[in-house]
Parts: sequence; structure tokens; C-alpha cells
Amino acid sequence: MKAQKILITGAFGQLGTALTQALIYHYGAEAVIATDLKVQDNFGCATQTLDATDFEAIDAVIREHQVTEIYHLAAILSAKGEQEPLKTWDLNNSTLFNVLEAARLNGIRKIFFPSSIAVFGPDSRSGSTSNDFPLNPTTVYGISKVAGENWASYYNSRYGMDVRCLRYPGLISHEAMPGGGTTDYAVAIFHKAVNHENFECYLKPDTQLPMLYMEDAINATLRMMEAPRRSIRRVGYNIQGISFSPEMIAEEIQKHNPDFEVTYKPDFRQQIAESWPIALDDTAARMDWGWEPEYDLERMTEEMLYRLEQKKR
Ligand code: NAD
Ligand code: AKB
Repeated sequence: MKAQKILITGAFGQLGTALTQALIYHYGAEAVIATDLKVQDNFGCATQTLDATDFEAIDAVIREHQVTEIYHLAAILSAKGEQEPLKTWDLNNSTLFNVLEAARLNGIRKIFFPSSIAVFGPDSRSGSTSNDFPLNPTTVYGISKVAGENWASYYNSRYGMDVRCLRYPGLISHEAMPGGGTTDYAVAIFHKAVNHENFECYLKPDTQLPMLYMEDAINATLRMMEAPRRSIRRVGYNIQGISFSPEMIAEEIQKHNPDFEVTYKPDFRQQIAESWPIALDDTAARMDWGWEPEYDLERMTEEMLYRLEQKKR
């Protein structure tokens, strides 16, 4: 049997920076190869420059490192996506196709594809959106994630592959800055707070969205990927963490920093936010592979402020 070797694309982004370290911790540094358009040394594992739009390059890395599993994170996110819709559709789809095809041709079955709350559309914006709610996205990013889930399903049923997708809420982390999403404000607000600066928010104060602390996101990812195949009953799983609005998170931060001020100047991201659910029903993930988040708004806020303060020292 081949030794486990996990290839990560887009490994130096917000999710990849945290997920790569978790994979190294769980499976060992020799089991992980982190790739991106630009890489840094000292990441704790082998790193390599890899443009996921280049099929031959992916194929070569898979062969060279005897890859057995792929976490395909490279993508353009929702806000950047609306600035360049055709490029986003092209990049998000072509990179996924390259990964799926290179995996299939090299006998790799297990792939992780991060999906998003963006698979849902404005009709989902009331109550807790169920896993089987119709997928009617109105952003190019969301459309590409729905297509990605459908292609994952196709490769699973047509070629017997094992592609698994998590529909992440907005991820909140201290390790790396987010890369162009609509939920990025919920990370930026903490950076401003620890630097004792005021924050101008591009969403309206009462715009609720589902969010998830990175530690919970990592736990969900590892738990789903380690679950036996018989437990995986669908290609894309909703996971819910904490639903809050800008004014709710501002109030929570003000409990620690009473002088912190937030002003509001909604821009084009308001419309994107209003096209996504308020909260997700994640019963399927809880039932099928035991998903359970640990962080609420209070605990996440404490931890984010503490970690960012530590970094300043
Ligand atoms: P990010 O923008 O921080 O990172 C994406 C990474 O992909 C970047 O490091 C970028 O250099 C890389 N990349 C872009 N084009 C590439 C290419 N052609 N080849 C190789 N790498 C390329 O995004 P993220 O937040 O880390 O998101 C990772 C994945 O998780 C994405 O698929 C995203 O849709 C998904 N996701 C993220 C969130 C979130 O809140 N961060 C929520 C839901 C889903
Ligand atoms: C974005 O805002 O685009 C991402 C996401 C929720 O997928 N954070």
C-alpha cells in the first residue's frame, strides 16, 4: 500500500494556512505537500509552486510525490468574483476539472472540495436553510460552487471516486487574512480592534450571515474526510457555526474594548450578503459524521482578540 501523501492547492490562502498545519499535525510533515501560485519556505512541510490551471503541472506533482489524496482549495471568492465574473468561472472550474481528471488518471479517489453558503440564493434567506434547499445562487462564485458539487457527484457516480464537499460559512481566523470574500469584514474588524483603530463596515449593521471559527472549520473538515465512506450520504454538507450581524460582533468586541467604534458604508457586497442564508441547518452533518461546533460568538471573540494581541508582541 502507498504511504499517504496529501496534495493541497491554494495552500497559502486563509483556509489553507490553517488547514495545512492541521494536516501536518494529524498525518505528519512527510505526508503533506503544500502548493500555491506563490509559496513560502518554513511552512512545516514540502512546498511547491503550482498553478492549478495547468493540468500537466498538477499531473507532474502527483506523479513526483506519489500523491494519494487532494485538498483542492484554489479559487476566486465571492467579492473578487463579481469584479471579474468570466475569469472567476474559468478559474474555479478549470482548476477543479484539472484536479478531478489528474486524480482519476492517476488512480486517486479521495478529494476534498470546499463548497460554500454561496451555493444558496436570495430565496434561502429566512430561518435555517436545510441541506436540500434549492440551489439558486446569484453570484458567479456561488454558481461555480454548485457546478463544483455537481461535478463531484458526477465523478463519484461515474468513476467511483470519493469527492467530499463542505459548505463552509464565512471563516474567521487569525492565521492569515481572507482573500476577497463577502464575509471578510468579520476578520478585518478584529484587526482594527486590536490596533485601536475604528472600522468602516461595507455591510449594513443588521446583515446576519453564518460564520464559523477556523478551529471548528478544521475539525469539521478532518472529521468529514476521516469518516468511513458508508457514513457519507451526500456530496455537499451544510455546517453551521455562529450567525451574527456586524452590529452583533461589534457589540461583542466592545465588551473587551469599549472605545472601539464601527461606522457603516454598504457597498456592492451588501447585495451578495443579502443573497445568502441567515443560518444553515446542519442536521445531516451531525447525524452522518458527528459534526458539532465548539465556538459561540463570545468564545470566538475572546480567542480572536487574544491571538491577535499575542501576534503584535
Ligand atoms: P483565499 O483567497 O485566501 O486563498 C485562495 C488561494 O488560492 C490563494 O492563496 C491563491 O493564491 C490560490 N490560487 C488562486 N488561483 C490559483 C491557481 N490558479 N493555482 C493555484 N492556486 C491558486 O481563499 P480561502 O478563504 O483560503 O478559500 C479556500 C477555499 O475555501 C476556496 O475554494 C473557497 O471558495 C473556500 N471557502 C472559503 C471560505 C472562507 O470564508 N474563507 C468559505 C467558504 C468556502
Ligand atoms: C466569501 O465570502 O466569498 C467566502 C464564502 C462564504 O464562501 N467567505
